[in-house]
Amino acid sequence: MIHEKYYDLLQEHEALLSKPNRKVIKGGEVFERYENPVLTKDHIPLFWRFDLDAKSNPYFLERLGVNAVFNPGAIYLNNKFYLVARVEGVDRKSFFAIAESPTGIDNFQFWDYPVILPDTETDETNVYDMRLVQHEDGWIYGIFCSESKDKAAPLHDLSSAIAQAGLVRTRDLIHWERLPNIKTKSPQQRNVVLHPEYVDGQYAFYTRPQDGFIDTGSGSGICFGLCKDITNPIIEEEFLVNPRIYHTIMEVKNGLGPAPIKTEKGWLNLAHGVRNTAAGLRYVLYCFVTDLHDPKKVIAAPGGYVLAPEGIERVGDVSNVLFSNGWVVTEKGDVYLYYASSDTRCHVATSTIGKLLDYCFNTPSDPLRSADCVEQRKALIEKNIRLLKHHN
Ligand code: M1P
Repeated sequence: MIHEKYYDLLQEHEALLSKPNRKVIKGGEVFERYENPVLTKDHIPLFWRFDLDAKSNPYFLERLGVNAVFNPGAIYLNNKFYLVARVEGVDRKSFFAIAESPTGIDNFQFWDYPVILPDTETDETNVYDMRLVQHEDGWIYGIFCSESKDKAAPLHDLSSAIAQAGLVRTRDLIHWERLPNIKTKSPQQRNVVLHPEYVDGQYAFYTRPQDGFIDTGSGSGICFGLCKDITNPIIEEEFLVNPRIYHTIMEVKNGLGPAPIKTEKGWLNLAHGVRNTAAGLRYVLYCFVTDLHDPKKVIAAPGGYVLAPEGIERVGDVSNVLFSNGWVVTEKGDVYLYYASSDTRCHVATSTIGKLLDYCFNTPSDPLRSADCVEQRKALIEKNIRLLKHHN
């Protein structure tokens, strides 16, 4: 028999899932935020967490709890919005689960089962942060972090890990074919992203080489490399595209977010930048544009961040973090950015291709020194004062 408490919780759950989301109108922003997160741990179906049977679960306790739902990859197919979220159980292991919505801003519902990834990497302990990329070869690829224990670490060290890029492909988001993990010369990789088109007749990847599990070490930023055979993915050479720079929002590390969006003016990119503070690392999101014919070449780089943690977003399991590995663009040029706050919950923010290109090409770049920043701002003030005088 189903426990009677199930029906009370089900009502609350359905109310949460059908709650309309509203845009927060402020003005002047590149991305407009929304009132409610689109996915949280409370969106996880009750039958993934509870044993509904009154006999085997007399107190109606959660048997398999969920700690957080974050860092979703995203894809827009046949007028529907799909997120492949990172679901982290209370046991700290993450897995992937697909939620779909007809609007892209609310009503996200998880499918009945999480993604069943082929279990081919025997040392793999944890998987997370999948980027979904519709490649021109006809497949939808999922590139994610495949993490295993660092066997070379001293016996007492149970934290050191090795991060590699896992690779799967699908045509329907249901059946997944696992390909070998991507090989590069770097000891560790995270935030690896597939470029949606062939480059020089080859598959092209954005990488983020790193020496250690947390520190990038000599890894100096977002790189780019080619791979001849996706079924044997080896990237021989990585070229630096977007370096880390002293005293910027990406001084400590950076990493590409979702795959870039093709526009008439270039490839639109979103990335996260990390700086250190007395209160720990701070993750923000920033944009840049690369050349249509040479995606390694940055052609526009607005200074600073486009989105930084605000309000409730600032608090969570890893506070002061915004992270994104999913965005989609509709036929009308509307952009839906999915981002997570503080490794805890998922949000949506919207913009348009037109607005994002204007932002990227017309926002001054970071002059890297306070004195030059003052000059930059003085020029804006002078221009506006002239205009205001003229207008009055
Ligand atoms: O905790 C913040 C983020 O840290 C990692 O990102 P990066 O490798 O750039 O530091 C990832 O583990 C990511 O999942 C996480 O959100």
